[in-house]
Amino acid sequence: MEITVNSPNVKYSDKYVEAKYDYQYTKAEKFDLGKILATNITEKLIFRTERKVPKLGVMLIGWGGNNGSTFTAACIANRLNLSWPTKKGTQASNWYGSITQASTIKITDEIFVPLSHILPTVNPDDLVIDGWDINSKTIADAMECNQVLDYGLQQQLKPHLETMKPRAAIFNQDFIAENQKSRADNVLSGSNMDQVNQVINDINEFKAATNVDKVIVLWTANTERFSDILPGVNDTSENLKKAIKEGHSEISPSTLFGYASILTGCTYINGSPQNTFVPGLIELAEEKGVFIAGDDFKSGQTKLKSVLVDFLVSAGIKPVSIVSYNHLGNNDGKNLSAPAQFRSKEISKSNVVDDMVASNNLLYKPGEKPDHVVVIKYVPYVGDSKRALDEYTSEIMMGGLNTIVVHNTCEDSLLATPLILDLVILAELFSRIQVKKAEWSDEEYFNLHPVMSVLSYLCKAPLVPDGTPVVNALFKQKSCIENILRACVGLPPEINMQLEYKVP
Ligand code: NAI
Ligand code: DG6
Repeated sequence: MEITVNSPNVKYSDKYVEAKYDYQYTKAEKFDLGKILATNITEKLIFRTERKVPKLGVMLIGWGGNNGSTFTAACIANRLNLSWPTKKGTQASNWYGSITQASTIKITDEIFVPLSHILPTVNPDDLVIDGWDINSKTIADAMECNQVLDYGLQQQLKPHLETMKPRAAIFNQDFIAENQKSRADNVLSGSNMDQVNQVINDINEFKAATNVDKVIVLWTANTERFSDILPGVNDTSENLKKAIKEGHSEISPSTLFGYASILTGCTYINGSPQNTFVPGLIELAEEKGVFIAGDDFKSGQTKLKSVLVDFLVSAGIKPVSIVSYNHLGNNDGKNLSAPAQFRSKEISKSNVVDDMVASNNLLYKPGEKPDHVVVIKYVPYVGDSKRALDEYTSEIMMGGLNTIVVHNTCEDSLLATPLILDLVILAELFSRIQVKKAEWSDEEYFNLHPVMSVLSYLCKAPLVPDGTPVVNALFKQKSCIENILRACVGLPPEINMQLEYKVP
């Protein structure tokens, strides 16, 4: 099902959907005596979206991990429509938690369509998956070892996953926890440059063998420590190139994979918190016009935080203390039990309310922020079933205090896997959208910015182009995705005024 919009502003050709769009926004200036002058601007734009959906390949770094193996298993289970017995009855495969597969967009008050039906999008059943891991287990063995999926489903999936064997990966012990050492039995040797070249060969070989039109590379491997940003090393694309050639030790595996990916023209997405996207890598992506997105999947605790704090602050209630505690027992938890890797996650989880706090100068003085503490503990027995406990304390009127306590238990990888799907599907879709000013010629269409801030909804620490405000509030992030898709087919933004029911 694809929606067709009946409007003189929308044109469907075999190749494109083209939509004229008036983009309205406001500029404002502050003057003395607290005066503000707001000026409304209307920009006349034309969006053009390629209608042909490519055959898409996904290459996962960390393929044998909880997320990588669960993503692969979920794609096959959904493709084959698998179901399995549980103590509660038969369970069928689904994509709950994915906004492209399990959420809708309102067309009218009665008609809602799947978000993936506004424009032609890749069908998850058609994805071709491959990847790398420092551990040599097949994806079947990894799935079994990771203990995420029900036994009855694993048994059906095993024959499909047994032939999937991760390619040898770029490994540097200095970037992940010492406790991961024993996994590293499938690693590339040679210089940094040799390893980058091998990854480039892997991507090209995968493309040729599978006949995919496009490849997206996604890091879902261990959280690394932050890299130091060193002038002359990773601060510009030229310096990064030189540092990689010279085998500089401060270039992380995730950055090396990113470098290889960008050089092959493949979109690169970082699902972990570390600063893979050092300035030199961002500059390289911009120079080459290759899309990048990150950082760190926003799956459970942080997703809720970016709703709850937005609600509190926009309700005029002042959060003053946010304490977030987690314990989990999967390999991610084990890696995060090391201080440097925990620090990466702590940074990513801690900055997620800044935009909401800054939006209300009636509650917060300039620079004032709530106390915000993040704790993560490794408890092997609970496996992938993460426990997240949050306490939000807020000031309400007349010195009153409002304390909200949330306890969430669920399989971490079953929250993250649908995000991997959405990141891949939306990154591919947004790479087919072009835009130009109405008065420009057809030769002047340009792609959206290579740094895909439009994917912020899916990331805890959204990567945005220099000078772009970071938005963490979840519904603002979702409406950014929805309204851009609507604009591409000439639908007005969803602004919830419902004037048709209020004005006679
Ligand atoms: P995991 O520990 O189960 O899997 C990571 C995999 O990466 C392992 O198989 C490991 O052998 C492999 N690996 C490590 N270094 C590698 C390298 N240099 N190249 C290739 N493979 C390498 O972790 P999980 O649970 O799958 O999570 C993956 C990442 O996603 C972690 O950084 C985690 O913090 C992040 N994340 C997970 C979320 C979740 O809800 N599960 C949410 C947000 C982020
Ligand atoms: C412990 O916090 C492990 C982490 O990898 C998280 O599970 C992951 O980052 C998800 O975090 P959140 O806050 O999005 O649920």
